[in-house]
Amino acid sequence: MTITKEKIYHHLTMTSRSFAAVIQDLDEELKDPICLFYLILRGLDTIEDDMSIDLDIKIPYLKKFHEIIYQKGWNFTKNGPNEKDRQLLVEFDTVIDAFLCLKPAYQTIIADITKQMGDGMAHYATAGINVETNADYDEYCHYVAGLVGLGLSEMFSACGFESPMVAKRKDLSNSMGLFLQKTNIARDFLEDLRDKRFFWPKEIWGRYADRMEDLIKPENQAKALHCLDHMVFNAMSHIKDVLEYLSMIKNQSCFKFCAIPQVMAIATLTLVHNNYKIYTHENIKIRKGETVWLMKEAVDIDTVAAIFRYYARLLNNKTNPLDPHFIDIGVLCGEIEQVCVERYPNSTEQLARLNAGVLGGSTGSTLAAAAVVAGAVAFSSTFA
Ligand code: IN0
Repeated sequence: MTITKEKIYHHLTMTSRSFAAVIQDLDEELKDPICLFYLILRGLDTIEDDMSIDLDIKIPYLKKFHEIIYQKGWNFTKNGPNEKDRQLLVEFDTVIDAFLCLKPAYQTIIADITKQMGDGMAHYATAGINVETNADYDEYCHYVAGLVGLGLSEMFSACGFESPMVAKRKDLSNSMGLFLQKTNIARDFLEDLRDKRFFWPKEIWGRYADRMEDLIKPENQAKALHCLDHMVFNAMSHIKDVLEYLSMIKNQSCFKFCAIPQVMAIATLTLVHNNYKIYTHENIKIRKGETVWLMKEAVDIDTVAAIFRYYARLLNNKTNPLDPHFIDIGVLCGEIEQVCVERYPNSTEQLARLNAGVLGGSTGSTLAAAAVVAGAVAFSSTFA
């Protein structure tokens, strides 16, 4: 490995732990392009995120970032000392060197998405992130996550691993990003509130509180849970698209790369659903053992459909019957089940195997299955 490559994979492991391994498992053709796409977006994000940088300095960088990635030797030292990925930007010249070695087709896709995302971020940085309607919420998530899906799909089709249809179905690529982003936004309520970042749309929280901050007041607990479940319901609306997108992906390494974050998201959403800890604790995460189990199982569409059915049932069982979205959530879970039985009939057999593994520890790694059971017991007792 050359010095440049060592450097970029060092940056990758520094910025993301489990996702770094998923990128490194990609086929050789896509590994570097996707690693650099990830690092470039992370760099852009690190500028956007830093509230210690004045807007008149920040906005030109967001808008120019798609040109900066072609400027040999460029780096950025204006981040505050506490910014998590500060070092990535301090050594960004190494990312640029590697980017300039990519095939021009990948460079163009990355630069194009970086431009669109930078413009979107500049817009929200200027106007303030003011998410009024559900349509505004979808638009914001499109800029920060849906565009990532569009870029990845273009790469999959450009290299010939996937059909041109994957890049054409922008609606489905967008939904892939929206499901991940909306799950994070529901989970990170408290952390974002602390940092004064308000992503929940007023069209949703306005039904349950006069001010978003009021949701954390103990006297509003019941309303807060109804609001949270409404956010979960909103995120779930993308699941059918996610399954349809994944069913188009034929290359094994692309499939795992796409499917792993999605199964982690449905597991996270199930943990978040009707969980008051979202309002009292930061860093609500699925167990390590559950992550290991999901990464091992998310290998083909039948098993992934089974995983979605597994979590849709768990999630549905966690809804409070007095919740205003009890029936809506039930209908969506039923539709997920129906789509899976219809389009991925082998998911029924896989689901039986997963259930047997979780309960009896009879399949796969007994250790991982035991951890899943421990996780399930821990969370069922929390909500009993
Ligand atoms: C991602 C996405 C991602 C992967 C695969 C296919 C995708 C298709 C459409 C959109 C996004 C897709 O996955 C990562 C996953 C990740 O980073 N997980 C974290 C876990 C965590 O809790 O943060 C980890 O450290 O393991 C993702 O979340 N995003 C992302 C960013 C760049 C790329 Cl190239 C792919 C971020 C986001 C905002 C959801 C798009």
